[in-house]
Order: sequence, then structure tokens, then C-alpha cells
Amino acid sequence: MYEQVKLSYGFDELEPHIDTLTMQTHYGKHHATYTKTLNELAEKAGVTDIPIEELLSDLSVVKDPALRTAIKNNGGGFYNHNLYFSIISPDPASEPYGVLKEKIDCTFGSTDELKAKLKAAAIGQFGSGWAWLNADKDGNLSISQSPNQDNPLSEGLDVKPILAIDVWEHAYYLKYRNLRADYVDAFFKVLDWKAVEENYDRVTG
Ligand code: MN3
Repeated sequence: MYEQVKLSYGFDELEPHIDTLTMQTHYGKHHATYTKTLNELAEKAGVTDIPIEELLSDLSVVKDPALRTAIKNNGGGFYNHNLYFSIISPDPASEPYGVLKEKIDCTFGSTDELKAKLKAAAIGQFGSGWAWLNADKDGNLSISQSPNQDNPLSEGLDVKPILAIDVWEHAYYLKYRNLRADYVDAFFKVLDWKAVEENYDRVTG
């Protein structure tokens, strides 16, 4: 049974950066539906006991091609949103620190330069999709973008995402309309670097 991440904050607590109705719809409807559908599909495919990261990294265990595609899409929707909702907070650590900060500085120059590159990836993703900060097991960082509910795991990259920016219109259109760049700026205001740092430690530990 794949479980939707429990939120440590209320739907209204990310205001004014991420609005209450968007949170209600995004977490309560979109993410809930991906999760429910994934569980139904996984049952059908007999893969309910495989951890989601493992499943998305090797979808060849699902033999039926239509079922495989549906599990990639809904499993991605489940996993991507679990990451997204767990790295935002009404009381975020506003800067990285520790080992991750050192790695960011030597890879990108500074946190501001990393954020500029992530923002460019988020804005540059044509249509629905995601922008990512990834780490490999040696601690190297990289930025990537994916269409739809794909992610670095389902794309077969040898990295794990530690920071996710959802750029589907459902993530921002109610408040920001067509202004995706403004939404990305607002996302950074609630981005909790403590959660990202913990993800980094988990991937590299
Ligand atoms: Mn979404």
C-alpha cells in the first residue's frame, strides 16, 4: 500500500505564497487520485510490495505495456508529490547549510546561482512537468527537468531527486495564472532547506 505523505502543516499555512484552494485541490484531489490509482494498478500488476523508488527505477517488472505506462504515470504522480509536499513548510529553513551547502557552493557558486538555474529549468519545461535538484550516491549534484509525471528515476538517470518543483498548471494557476516565474519565486519562499538537506544525507549516506 503506497501512502500519501502526511502534511506537517495546514492547507492555509503556506499563504500567501501557495494559496489554500490550490493546496486543497493539489494535495486533496490530484495527489490523492494519483495515490489511489497507483494502488489499484499495483494490485493488478502484483507489485504492491516493491518500494516506489525501486519500482519507478525498474518498471520492467510490470509485463503488460499499458499497465507499465499507467504505473509510470500514476506512480510518478504519487512519488513526485510526496517529495514536493515534504520539502515545503510554513516555517522553512531559508538557506542550505552543512554538507549540502558546501556542495552547492562548489558546484553552482552559490545558493542564489543554484536557485537561478532551478528557476530556468522550471520555466523552461515546456508544458506540464517538473524541475529537479538531484544527487548521486557520491554526493554530486545536478539539475534536470521532466515532462508529465516522469522523474529522474523513471528516466533511468543514476541519481535521486532531493528537491522537486511542480510546474503543472494545477500547482499555480488559481493564484498565479500564466505567471509561472512568480510561482517559482513564491515556491522558494516556502522551500525548507532542512528537508532538502535530509534528503541529500539520505541519498549520500
Ligand atoms: Mn502537481
